[in-house]
Amino acid sequence: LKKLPYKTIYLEFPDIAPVLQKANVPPITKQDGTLGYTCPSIVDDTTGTAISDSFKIAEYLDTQYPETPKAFPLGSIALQAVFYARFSEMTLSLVPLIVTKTPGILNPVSAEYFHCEIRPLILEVMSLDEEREQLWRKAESVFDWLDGLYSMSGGPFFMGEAPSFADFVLGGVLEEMKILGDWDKITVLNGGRWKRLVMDLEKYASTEK
Ligand SMILES: N[C@@H](CCC(=O)N[C@@H](CS)C(=O)NCC(=O)O)C(=O)O
Repeated sequence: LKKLPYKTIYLEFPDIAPVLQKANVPPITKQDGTLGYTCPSIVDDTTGTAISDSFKIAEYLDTQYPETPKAFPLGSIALQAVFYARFSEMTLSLVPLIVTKTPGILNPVSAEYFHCEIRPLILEVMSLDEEREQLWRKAESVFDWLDGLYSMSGGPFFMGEAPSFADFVLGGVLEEMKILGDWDKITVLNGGRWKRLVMDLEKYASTEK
């Protein structure tokens, strides 16, 4: 979006904490209250600033590079914070659809970490055994809620004509579902809105430059 130059470093799950610690990225407080290291994180070589958490990263880049297109268009940051919080709650029902397929696309070292470290944490808060049919009915109601919001915006994006943080949050989840195989079901929901959104976001999706 901002056309700032950057380089992406991909990390296997067990390398996230040691690599980010070494890069002086401050840890974030996870949902269970413990500190941890997560992707995405950035190190801005121009200022020496290291930041974790997508919302904070977007906030930082908007402030540090005010001449670039805004992740939070003027006056929208509170609205987007509320959207993000509600989105995170609502999309909990998509988690079983995604995480049951996640190990299959990871390299062995990350699949093992996922199995030993992440899956048990997920199992503490939800069952992964629910019937897919049932899970899909819940997923559809999440997309119906999003469709209601997007249909008020007057354009293809959450804020109307220009993409912003909210679209990138949703776009990330849609890309994930595209890779993990339930994409056919999503493309036919809500008049094809989600397929069009992913296409409209495609030009921002590359992590190569
Ligand atoms: N609130 C964070 C969440 C980031 C997050 O949970 N990232 C996951 C990958 S999708 C992660 O790095 N997990 C590492 C771990 O749990 O050890 C954000 O929006 O950036």
